[in-house]
Amino acid sequence: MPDGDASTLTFKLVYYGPAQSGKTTNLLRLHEQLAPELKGEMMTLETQGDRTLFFDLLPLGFRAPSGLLIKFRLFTVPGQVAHDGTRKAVLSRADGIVFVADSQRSQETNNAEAFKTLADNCSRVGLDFQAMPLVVQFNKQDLPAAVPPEEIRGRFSAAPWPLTFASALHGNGVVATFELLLRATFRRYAADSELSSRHALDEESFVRGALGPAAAS
Ligand SMILES: Nc1nc2c(ncn2[C@@H]2O[C@H](COP(=O)(O)OP(=O)(O)O)[C@@H](O)[C@H]2O)c(=O)[nH]1
Ligand SMILES: [Mg+2]
Repeated sequence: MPDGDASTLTFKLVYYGPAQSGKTTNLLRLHEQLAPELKGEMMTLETQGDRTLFFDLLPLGFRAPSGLLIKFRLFTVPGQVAHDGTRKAVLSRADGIVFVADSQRSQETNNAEAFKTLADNCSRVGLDFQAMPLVVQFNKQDLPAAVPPEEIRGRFSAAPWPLTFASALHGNGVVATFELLLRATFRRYAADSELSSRHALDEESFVRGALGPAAAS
């Protein structure tokens, strides 16, 4: 459940995946492409070359017609196996998740292992994985070694989650992925958080508020 009081509701959204799949790049591109009322600076903790050891944070937000401030805190987790503690801490109390997979054929095992740690870590921190708003993004579609979307769709046809395809490095598919997560998040929490009944927000105005006018992709 999103954190909230009478004036503010905060959604914690987490980009999860194997090391180097493009989670930080997703947040950097969102920061460039989105224009909601409130957009904070992206905070990135990077050490040891381009590997994120802790996490990135991008704060976004807008005001609902009722005056309620809707905030989003987008986090990335470190993919490296050694950082399972940080992953659990970042995942704790998440309201929605994007799993960023690396589309290259050579990364299939890494993707599968990371996805398994996601399910395991959700239950360890007390999250209901089955009920979690979750979008699966296959990133790095620009690379020649990427498995093509048709093949990925075929393989995951039984999976209940929306699949998206992206080249985050080039800014493609990043906003579309976030939009899918926003829609899943709205559907999951709208009733419990009285978003429509008390705050005059429907799914479209929720998405528009979070993306801002410039991101009509
Ligand atoms: N070719 C290509 N490279 C990407 C893409 N997205 C990210 N990268 C590169 O992959 C590396 C890891 O990206 P990063 O966002 O730091 O991954 P993270 O470990 O998941 O946060 C960097 O060198 C990025 O520039 C993409 O869509 N295509
Ligand atoms: Mg990173």
